[in-house]
Amino acid sequence: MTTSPHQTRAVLHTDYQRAVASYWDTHVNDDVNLALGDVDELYHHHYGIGAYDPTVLDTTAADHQQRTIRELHRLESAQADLLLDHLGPLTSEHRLLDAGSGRGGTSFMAHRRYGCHVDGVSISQYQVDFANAQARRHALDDKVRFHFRNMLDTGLETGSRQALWTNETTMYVDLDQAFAEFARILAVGGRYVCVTGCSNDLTGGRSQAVSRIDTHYTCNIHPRSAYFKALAANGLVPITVTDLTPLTIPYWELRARSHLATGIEEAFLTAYRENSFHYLLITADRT
Ligand code: GPP
Ligand code: MG
Repeated sequence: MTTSPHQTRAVLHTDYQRAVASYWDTHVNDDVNLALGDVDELYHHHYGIGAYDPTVLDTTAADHQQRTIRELHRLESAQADLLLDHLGPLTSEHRLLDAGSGRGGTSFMAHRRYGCHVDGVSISQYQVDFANAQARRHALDDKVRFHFRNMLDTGLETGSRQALWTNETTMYVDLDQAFAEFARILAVGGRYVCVTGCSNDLTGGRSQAVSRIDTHYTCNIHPRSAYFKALAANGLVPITVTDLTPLTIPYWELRARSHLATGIEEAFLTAYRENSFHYLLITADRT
């Protein structure tokens, strides 16, 4: 779909947002995400958790590369499954929001699990078009819809969502602005689930490895404390905090050894191992 300059101005408010949108609109031949997504047509833009099958590292096996792809994809889908476990009791009547929905993987998994209506928002028109094409392809476009909108200003009806999540997207936004919008959209008692990478307040300023990750993705990783301050300031009360760091390290180890490594693997491994960075799952209820 082509976007008019007027629509673009309504969604992208700052030079930074325009830079992020441009990154995702042009970063389209990302072999790792397309190769993994082609396994079962769930295209993710997040990382994985859990132990990998070490036999995939047998480089003498004829199907070594394909097995590695499947294994990395299995770990990424396991991460999304864990996120979805935390959305709370839902019926098919509920409406959900995927804030920063990428190519739609987590949204489709949410619909598959709960039968709910799911809306995804992204500031990348390319991603919105890709995800909507997937929805049409699987005849889900009446239930799972993607919109070219800004998660800081979604235009969605106040109190209309029973649950919403950000799967590794909050490093692109101001947390106070995002959580104010999420609190507005959620029904009272609704659930927010956040999976994120955050820097460790206890190890001082941002480490070199964290800075490398920021530069690689044009993002701005927040300190751990910033999440809890912004949640509290916006009526979102944490109910669980899970440190997924030990669970995600194997994913990065496998990815680093795979033919799909993109060059950012060592920065993640260093940051996690030196304790300057954590991979967290936070759930909070809207009061
Ligand atoms: C992965 O996207 C996630 C991000 C780019 C946000 C940054 C996340 C942090 C935890 C810091 P991707 O799947 O497009 O990345 P890649 O192409 O490297 O797999
Ligand atoms: Mg990826």
